[in-house]
Amino acid sequence: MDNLVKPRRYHHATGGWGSLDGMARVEVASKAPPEALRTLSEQNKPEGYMCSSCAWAKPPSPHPAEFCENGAKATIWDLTSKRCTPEFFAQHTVTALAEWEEHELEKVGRLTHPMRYDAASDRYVPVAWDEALEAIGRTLRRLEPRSVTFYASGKAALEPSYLYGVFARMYGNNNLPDSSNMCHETTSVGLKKVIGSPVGTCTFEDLQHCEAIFYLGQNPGTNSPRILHPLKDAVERGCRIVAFNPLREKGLIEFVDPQNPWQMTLGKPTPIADQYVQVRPGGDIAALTGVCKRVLELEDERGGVLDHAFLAEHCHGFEAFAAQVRAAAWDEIERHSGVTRAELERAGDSYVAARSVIGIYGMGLTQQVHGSQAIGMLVNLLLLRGNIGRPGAGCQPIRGHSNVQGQRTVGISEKPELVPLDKLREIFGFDPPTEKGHTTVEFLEALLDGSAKGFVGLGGNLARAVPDHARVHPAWRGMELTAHVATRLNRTHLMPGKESYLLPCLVRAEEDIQAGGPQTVTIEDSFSHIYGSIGRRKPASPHLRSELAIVAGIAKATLPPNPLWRWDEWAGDYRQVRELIARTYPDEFHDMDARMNQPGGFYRGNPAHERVWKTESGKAEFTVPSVWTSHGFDEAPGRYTLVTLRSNDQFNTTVYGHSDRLRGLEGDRMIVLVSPEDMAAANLSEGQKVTLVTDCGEGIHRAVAGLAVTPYDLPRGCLAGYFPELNPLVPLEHHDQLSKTPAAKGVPVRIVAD
Ligand SMILES: Nc1nc2c(c(=O)[nH]1)N[C@H]1C(S)=C(S)[C@@H](COP(=O)(O)OP(=O)(O)OC[C@H]3O[C@@H](n4cnc5c(=O)[nH]c(N)nc54)[C@H](O)[C@@H]3O)O[C@H]1N2
Ligand SMILES: Nc1nc2c(c(=O)[nH]1)N[C@H]1C(S)=C(S)[C@@H](COP(=O)(O)OP(=O)(O)OC[C@H]3O[C@@H](n4cnc5c(=O)[nH]c(N)nc54)[C@H](O)[C@@H]3O)O[C@H]1N2
Ligand SMILES: [Mo]
Repeated sequence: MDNLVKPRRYHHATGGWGSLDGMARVEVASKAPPEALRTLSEQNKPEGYMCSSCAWAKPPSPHPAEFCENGAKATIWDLTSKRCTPEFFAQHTVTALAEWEEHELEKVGRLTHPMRYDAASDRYVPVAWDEALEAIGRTLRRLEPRSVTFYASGKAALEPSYLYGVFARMYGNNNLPDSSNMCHETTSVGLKKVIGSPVGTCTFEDLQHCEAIFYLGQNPGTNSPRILHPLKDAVERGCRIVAFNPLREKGLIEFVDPQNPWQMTLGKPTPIADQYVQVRPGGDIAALTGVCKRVLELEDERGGVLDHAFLAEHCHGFEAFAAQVRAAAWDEIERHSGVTRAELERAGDSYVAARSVIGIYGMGLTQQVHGSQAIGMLVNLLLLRGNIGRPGAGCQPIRGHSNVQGQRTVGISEKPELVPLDKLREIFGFDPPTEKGHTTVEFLEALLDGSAKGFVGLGGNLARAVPDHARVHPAWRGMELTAHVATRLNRTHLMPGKESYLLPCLVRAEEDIQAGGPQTVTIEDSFSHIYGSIGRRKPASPHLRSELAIVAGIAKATLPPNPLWRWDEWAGDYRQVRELIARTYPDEFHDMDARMNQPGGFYRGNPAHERVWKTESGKAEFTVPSVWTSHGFDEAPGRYTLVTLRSNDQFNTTVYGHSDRLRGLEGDRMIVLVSPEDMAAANLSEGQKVTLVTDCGEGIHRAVAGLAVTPYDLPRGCLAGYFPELNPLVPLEHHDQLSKTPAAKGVPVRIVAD
């Protein structure tokens, strides 16, 4: 109790002075040089470099400072003057470093040299690039291709990502999971199933024309703050925002624009959500059933509510869906959603009152056992009034990593059917493997059964980001080879396989000079727009290589020579890689070089946006949910639903500091948020330390101890705490049924007093 820093309440709106203060603190912590701040003025501008934080759009007419608090933090963090050098590694064994906190590890600074794990001294020691690449190639040739996984974490640009996917297939597998497999894979599979598109259907412009936004399970203030500007603009022109979230997230409640000095001075926030529906975790299917029920009731009462022409021409399965919704009882809807009928009716009225509606969602929907069904339910609602494929309407997931969508677009996928293998055969003259590859969960299963022998990571901190640490971590070190393309030291690097390498790379803001001169890369945002990005900062160390050069280097060292496989030429001139991308995906990527630098990038198109449905029936599918709740377990006495969250002061496993400013929580991440009513009922006091124990009855003990009870405005029966600290509680088997995305937003737990 003594060293518990009491959470401090924060009473100001999102943005404003607080966000500037947050950036300044990271700057101090990361010792960024003054050029880092200058770099911010180029961020997300045409001919500038594209932020490596989130995947929000880079608009055609950017603000003078088109970056947010968290994008600025990411850039400042990347451009720190601190270094993680061979001298640092000489001073610390891997065993000793494994005891450090995540935050302390990353704070050491940028990796400067390629390093090899030396088991005898239990240290990483410097190694020459050629030696490292040769050794990796030798081991990969020795291993059976199916035993190796090539992970990517959503940051690497289109050019290195494309070559990475091609390389894995030439090597002999489709084991190409990426962070998307823990994130929006539910979208890639679930949304694809119902509308035939695995990505959002909106363009940036649609946000300027919608009359209502249904905003589910995404936290904009923390995770995609640049969306706050279009949200505020939408509200100011009369658009209604209806938020569904168990937590009252600040960014959905009100906003102060840090780029509007008048508003900063007077501090008068713009209210955001017109209605805030504090749904129970996993309660979206029931809540949306209630909203749809209201829409059908209004149709029955007064007619003219449904878009009958659209339903007849474009949809399949409406009758069965409508029958189920009409039959659903309001008391069941209220019980499973935790929301009153009156509230859901009000949301239904807002839906009907708007001529065009956008549905936006994030991890609150995707990281659930029945996440695909929840997405299907949101699509059902949108279809009722033809709200997909016309201006101001659509279904829009908010993606995470800045190029995670793009990596999938250019072939980083474990699903061979999503990749034009025939084109790869034609361009590169080899037979790409057709056997399905590993998702992240399947890679972990292979790790547990001993069949995973090799791991190559293009960024990320996979061992830390995954569920079930106590089972997964001991197995990790059993691998023959682990090789990480990385910028900073992290937990995963401290679980070396028998052979292990750290391959330090440039960050996006740094200049990338190759044989053919300075290189540009491209990335794709959540709206399927593709932009060029060019870095101009001096690299953190002369020994760094670009991600593309490293991928090409590993490929060249692993594969037999082939006149069609011109790794050195590609690494010398990325335009040649863009030509390969354009040959592989001509419809989307033709004339890529000419189009990538135009303001706002170029749109690669989306059939669903044009009301072309690439589904089984050729139409947009209504789906009838088979469950009331998406968390996938039953209620039981003493069982709570745990939601794992990101704070304002982290980017995934990179923890910048211990402030969750927008939630008013400061100083400690080992906390569990509990509603005051549940605290009273369970006899818990503020600051009391407890253990959370996973309660899914399959005989494996999973627990996290030392969590300080913190009262918070939550629905009854719901707990919340931080990712990745609470990941040991998430069972590996607990994942979305269709996509295998770990269900990190609905973990059944019990509270045990410490
Ligand atoms: N600063 C910062 N920015 C980031 C990241 C970061 O870590 N830090 N990560 C990036 C990545 S990879 C991603 S994927 C995105 C993630 O961005 P988000 O999709 O916003 O993900 P989370 O922070 O996990 O929060 C999910 C939200 O869902 C709510 N929620 C939980 N359960 C439910 C439920 O059952 N129903 C509903 N309706 N809501 C629920 C939570 O209260 C929370 O507000 O952000 C990206 N941007
Ligand atoms: N319980 C729980 N678990 C979750 C989630 C959750 O909400 N709850 N969210 C899930 C989600 S949405 C995601 S996306 C995953 C994230 O999983 P990952 O993407 O694997 O994790 P990150 O923390 O983003 O990876 C950070 C590391 O990437 C490296 N890095 C940073 N920048 C670069 C770069 O430019 N290039 C290269 N090569 N490396 C770089 C650094 O070494 C850094 O330590 O976690 C998932 N896990
Ligand atoms: Mo993500």
